[in-house]
Amino acid sequence: MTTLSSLQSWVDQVASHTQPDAIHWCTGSDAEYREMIDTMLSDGTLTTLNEEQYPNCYLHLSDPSDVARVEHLTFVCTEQEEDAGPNNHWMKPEEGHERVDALFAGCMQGRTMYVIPYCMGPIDSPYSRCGVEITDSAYVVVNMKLMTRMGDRSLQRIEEEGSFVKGLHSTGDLDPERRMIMHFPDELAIKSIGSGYGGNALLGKKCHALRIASYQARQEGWLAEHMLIVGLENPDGETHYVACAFPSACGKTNLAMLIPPESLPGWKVWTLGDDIAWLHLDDDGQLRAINPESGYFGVVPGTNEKTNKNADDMIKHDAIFTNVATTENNEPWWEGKTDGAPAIDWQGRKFDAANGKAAHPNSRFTVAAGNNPSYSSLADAPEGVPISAIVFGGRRKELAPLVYEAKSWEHGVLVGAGVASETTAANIGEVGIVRRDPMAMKPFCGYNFADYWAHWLSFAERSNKLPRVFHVNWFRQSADGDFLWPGFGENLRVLSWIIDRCENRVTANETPIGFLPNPEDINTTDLNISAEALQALTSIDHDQWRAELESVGEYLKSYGDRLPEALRQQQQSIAAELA
Ligand code: OXD
Ligand code: MN
Repeated sequence: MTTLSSLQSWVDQVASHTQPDAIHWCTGSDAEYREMIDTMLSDGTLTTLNEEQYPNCYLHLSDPSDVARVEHLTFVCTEQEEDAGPNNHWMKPEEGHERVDALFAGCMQGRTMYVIPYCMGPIDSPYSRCGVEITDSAYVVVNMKLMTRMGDRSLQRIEEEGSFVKGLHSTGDLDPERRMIMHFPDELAIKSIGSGYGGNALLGKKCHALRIASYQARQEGWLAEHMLIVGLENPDGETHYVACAFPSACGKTNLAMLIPPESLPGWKVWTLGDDIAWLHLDDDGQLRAINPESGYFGVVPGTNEKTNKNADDMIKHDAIFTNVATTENNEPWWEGKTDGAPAIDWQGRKFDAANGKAAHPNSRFTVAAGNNPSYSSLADAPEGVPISAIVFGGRRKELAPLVYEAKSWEHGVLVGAGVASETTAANIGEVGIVRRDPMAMKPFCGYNFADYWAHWLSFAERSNKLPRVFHVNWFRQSADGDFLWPGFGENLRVLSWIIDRCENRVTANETPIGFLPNPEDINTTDLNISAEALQALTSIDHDQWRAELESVGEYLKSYGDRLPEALRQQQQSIAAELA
């Protein structure tokens, strides 16, 4: 129940359409979380994991057809198709509502409808935005409890503000033919049916905090981005905050929780967020970031004490695992785990390597951010943190050097627009295909990319102290397929160069694509990197880059007349320099 009539009448209307047996308004209390877990343990939605090794940890095995985002079933519904742009699947709002409402009719019969008021961002931050998710999934409720600030305090803010994003979700019958993830940005509304998977069902995350928020951010003059936020404290106690955009499953969580290598003594790393950043200019023109989320929904495979010790520690208690395998003694297991062996696979079958991987490649953990040993309490600061650098990156075997710096903000927008990466298991579809993923927002930008780039460019008119922009590539390989750079904690060496550049402490090598490090300025102490590998990581192949600029030009052309002239000019002048 609520005093806000627009919220009450929407809940009533949804209830009469979906016909649940009961309605539960979520308070967000720990007792409520416990009750929901118990209900799911008794109906088999969850099972308990080894209570000694993994206290308060649970396992959910989803329907095998429902293990990732579904970009082909995700729509942005705007009156004009061009407003959604070639980067989105589009439907007219009337048609979108009609199609999806038909699937919602009576879909909650025999189920409880949960009403989840939530706040994306610190409860008292002017940069935060609220929403209400209605769902028939208890799994969604407990995940939202770990991932967002939800319940009574959020409801209070919603009642005070009077506005909120309306998210309606039902797992429906999980039939992929009857699955749709619909966004109505002009109505600040989302309707998602037929999937219980995080990115499709935890509506605060991709649907609200990226697709709807990016649309709203353009109207209100800020940015909603697919970026981690991390604080890097050097041995002198100076902390810089950087925001990094990488496509899904390319190591954002690992970078956000990085542990400094022994050869960089005295450094500390603080996690603010691992997936989404909302960026605002403050009154002084400083770009500041908040993380709208308060928990992590991370990819499990590959996590171990070497790749991400913080994550490995934080998922040892109070975590929910989805689609991992289990060992004989009922501990969770995944590819890349350094102890134990799988006994039961992610589909609940006795493990047999002939059936494929034991854990699904997109299996996930959900934990509250406070579990993370490197959690920064500034993640709760209403004013957010000042951003010194924006870093784009992708998974590229060749072409992109280890790191380079854009020559200006406008050039940085082109660098972001040109991001390309190999596709991963985070979406249902082919894995390993290189595709353009501008600003790592291809699946998440709620409007036409051409307008989005114009919005990015407009920040240069509003501030003369914007962060510097960089591009990194941790995934460069030799002709034999070996990684040239060790990655993980060692990436701090690259971040420290980035900070040195921001502080004008090092010179760099100017090339047509941007400033590359002088090889001696990348600290490689104790790394077994050959001079040739370092040379390959810090130089460019002009022929490959000419082809790349041509391909970026072709890609930008597909946005037609809406493409901002300044972006076209950036592409042309770099192409001309390379020629
Ligand atoms: C995620 C994704 O889950 O990007 O964060 O798919
Ligand atoms: Mn993501």
